[in-house]
Amino acid sequence: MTTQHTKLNGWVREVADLCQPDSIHWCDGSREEYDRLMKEMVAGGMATPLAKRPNSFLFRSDPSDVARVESRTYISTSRKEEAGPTNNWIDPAELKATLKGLYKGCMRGRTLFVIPFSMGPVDSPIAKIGIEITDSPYVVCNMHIMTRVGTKVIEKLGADGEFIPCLHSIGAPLAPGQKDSSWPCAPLDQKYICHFPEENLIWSYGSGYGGNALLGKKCLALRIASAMAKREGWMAEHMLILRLTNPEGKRLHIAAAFPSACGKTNLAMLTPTIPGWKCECVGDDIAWIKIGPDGRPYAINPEYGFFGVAPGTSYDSNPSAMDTLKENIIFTNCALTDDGDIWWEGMDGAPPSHAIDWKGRDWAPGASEPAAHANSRFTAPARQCPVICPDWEKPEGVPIDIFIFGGRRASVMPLVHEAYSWDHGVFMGATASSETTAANIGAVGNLRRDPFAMLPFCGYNMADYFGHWLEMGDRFGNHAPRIFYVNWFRKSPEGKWLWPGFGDNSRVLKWMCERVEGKVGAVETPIGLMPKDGDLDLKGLAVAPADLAELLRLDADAWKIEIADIEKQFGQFGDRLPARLQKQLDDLRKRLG
Ligand code: SAT
Ligand code: MN
Repeated sequence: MTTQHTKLNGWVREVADLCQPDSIHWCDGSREEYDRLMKEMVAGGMATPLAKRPNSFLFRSDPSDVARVESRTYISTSRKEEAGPTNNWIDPAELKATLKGLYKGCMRGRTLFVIPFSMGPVDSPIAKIGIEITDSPYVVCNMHIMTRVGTKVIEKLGADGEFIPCLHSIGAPLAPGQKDSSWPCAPLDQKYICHFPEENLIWSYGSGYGGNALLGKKCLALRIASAMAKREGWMAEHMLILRLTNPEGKRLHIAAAFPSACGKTNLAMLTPTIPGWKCECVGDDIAWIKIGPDGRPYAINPEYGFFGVAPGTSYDSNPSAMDTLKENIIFTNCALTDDGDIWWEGMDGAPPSHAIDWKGRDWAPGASEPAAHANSRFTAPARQCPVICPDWEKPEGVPIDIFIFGGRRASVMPLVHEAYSWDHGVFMGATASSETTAANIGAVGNLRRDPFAMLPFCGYNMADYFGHWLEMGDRFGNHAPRIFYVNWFRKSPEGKWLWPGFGDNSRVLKWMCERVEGKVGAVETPIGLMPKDGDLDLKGLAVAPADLAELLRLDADAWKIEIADIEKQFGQFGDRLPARLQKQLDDLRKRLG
């Protein structure tokens, strides 16, 4: 493939001079290209074909390279204040010098792949083009599924179209004759996931896993895009998008932000347990939202596939995901069964009596470690999802009626509450909290504030991002979506889940829709509006009245501790914190008395 794009050709030449690959391959996005790379990876021992799933492969990563690394992720702006207190920062000149040192000769013995990709349908006015350079054929195959790759993107670029350069290396050059490992990567202290939002540039080094390496996803579509969105007056959010159709045929669109590994994919593909309601998936991870000609917010899913958490996914929890996974899938760090299928904890039925675990060792039920890594993943084409929304590739997107925020909290946060106003909703998003998950390398289960589920993904000062949300609300005016906060993860003092979750979450969504349509009222509480007795549709559900009361209980003492923690969170932003959010905090304190 050739291009007349001088800037692109120049950049590829410059990177090749620095990284010194053995060869260069321009990806055309074709099936043949995918098949050839997979065949080579199977032959090299990186990939295992799965007898039970056509055109599907299992990869096992290095045990040091199993998730995003927030501690090694940088927002490099000329002034530290622009990155803000919640991002790691290194001066751009210093960071570039370090990275150039690492990139020097880093692709020796390997092929440099040039991946032209589009985030969003190629013909969408909201879409953005990226070019990822990588030395990982695993990344190329994943990008084929997760983004729209190839010739049509190069054609759209023409001779001088705009693109976001995304440079990636696994950081593992090969000496002549050296045998490759099955998952080459660099050690943790040499991994760098760098963003230069002032020049729309991404440099990633040392990791081959997920968001560290598939640079269209978190790096471009969230960190760089959030900074562009602030400059250009739109929104790049860590949100699933779904369409809900009620029994009368009325459609509402919901965009919901939850931290990684908190059930976005499950909610996006929900099978409602209430009769007559239908849910269709537009996206499961990222939403790009722009104001449409009618003044309403319209959202597109910039991705082309799902990079979903495997453990816990089952016909019970998410049948649509299971049906998506029948063929053409890349599995990473799942277990391998003796009959050539994958398996993970929480899959339907009994565990296999023997399997090979994600580290390649024999495994049997009762083993001391799980067979699949907690952050094992499937990479699946979105079009294979049986409940994919027919409009999921509509260039102009779908109009959003409801925003939801939430997280994983064993206590304090009730099942659902609604914001009194846009500003109150922004306050809810800004103060969202969640227990940490295996999607990041680090401790699991630690409670932290994760504003808008964007803590690891906001490409600029978080206080300015809060301000941007307030400003967007002003621009939406009476088209502003209603805002709700949910917690599917509340537990009893004995540690039992109080809410069944999954398909039964449709009951909570139904209440939201009825609120939007003015069909039901609400109870005013100090923290927000909550369902009136009997308004939450619980028909056919065996939740004990005491559990329901606990799910909706407002623990005033716990909320006072919450307020103190929010004060601490807000304090880190100094006078950059929007006054309107400080006012929301003061109002909440007053309401709690
Ligand atoms: O590894 S990813 O960043 O793509 C997954 C996630 O954390 O949501
Ligand atoms: Mn995510």
